[in-house]
Amino acid sequence: TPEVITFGESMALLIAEGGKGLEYARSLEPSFGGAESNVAIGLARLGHASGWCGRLGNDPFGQRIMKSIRGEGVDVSRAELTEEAPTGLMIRENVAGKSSVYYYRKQSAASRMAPEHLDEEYIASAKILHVTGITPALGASCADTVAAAMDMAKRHGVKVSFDPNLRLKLWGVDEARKVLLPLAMKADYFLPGLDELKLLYETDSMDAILAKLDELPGASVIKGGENETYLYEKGKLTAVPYFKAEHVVDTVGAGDGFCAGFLAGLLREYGLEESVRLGNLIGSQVIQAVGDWEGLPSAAEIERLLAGKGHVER
Ligand code: KDG
Repeated sequence: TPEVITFGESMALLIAEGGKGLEYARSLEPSFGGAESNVAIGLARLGHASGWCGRLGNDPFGQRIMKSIRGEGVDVSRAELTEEAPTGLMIRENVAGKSSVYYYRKQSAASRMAPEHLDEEYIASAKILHVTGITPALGASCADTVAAAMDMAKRHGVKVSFDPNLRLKLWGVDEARKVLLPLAMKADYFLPGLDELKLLYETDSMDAILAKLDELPGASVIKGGENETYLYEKGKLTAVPYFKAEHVVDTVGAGDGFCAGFLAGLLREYGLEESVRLGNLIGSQVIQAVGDWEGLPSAAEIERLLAGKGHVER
């Protein structure tokens, strides 16, 4: 049984090759992405049992995504391929170090997620439920599903981890704030980015942000600092420095990589600070490969990195 269960929308992803903009690119590389499946894959690569339950269209992209997630060793026994609606799509260009995403996901199979798709026994069997703020942005029934899953987890003593993953191309910040902040109240681990907190709490002041985080019941981890991730727990702020990334090619997925490493740390019963450190290390690896999850390292790679061993060419 999975130690961490997550669900959300995974979509086909087409990335313009050669650092060209979509108006001029000559080829698109197919892959897929989805914040929650990225985290599930990250955990599986680190040797932890993870489960992803999502809804995909029963079409070639949906089948490809399902096979890939399963192939990474993630439990997809509760995931579904449905005839109801197609798999969502996102298209991405990386130009001059800036990534832009275009979504084609309205009316997708995942956007029809509803609380009745949840398997309470399955959630109850896990140690941690990980959800993100992308799912509630997909519509009211998706938002209800996230809240219901969190409540189920809490009923069964399963810890809840929540990454708000604010996506301004999906909804406005005012609407997002109304939905995401109550969800943060249900989390044992709240994992926002610093930019997201500034928008959600309408302030640039760190003191004001921390005062807001004081109102939350769980621990907060603030990603995306200049050189560090912040851990904020019971009024104590700890800065945990980043690992150096030698060769940054694609920063999308860094936050999900962080979450995978952080949750892996919790499963290994590391302290919170040590878990944040592992999160930082995973994040630093993801950004050195193109794609949302491809650069997630294995447990063996992490050991090699921590031991300071270099790459062996042959
Ligand atoms: O965090 C990366 C995700 O944003 C990406 O894989 C796709 O889930 C996704 C989304 O909705 O943007």
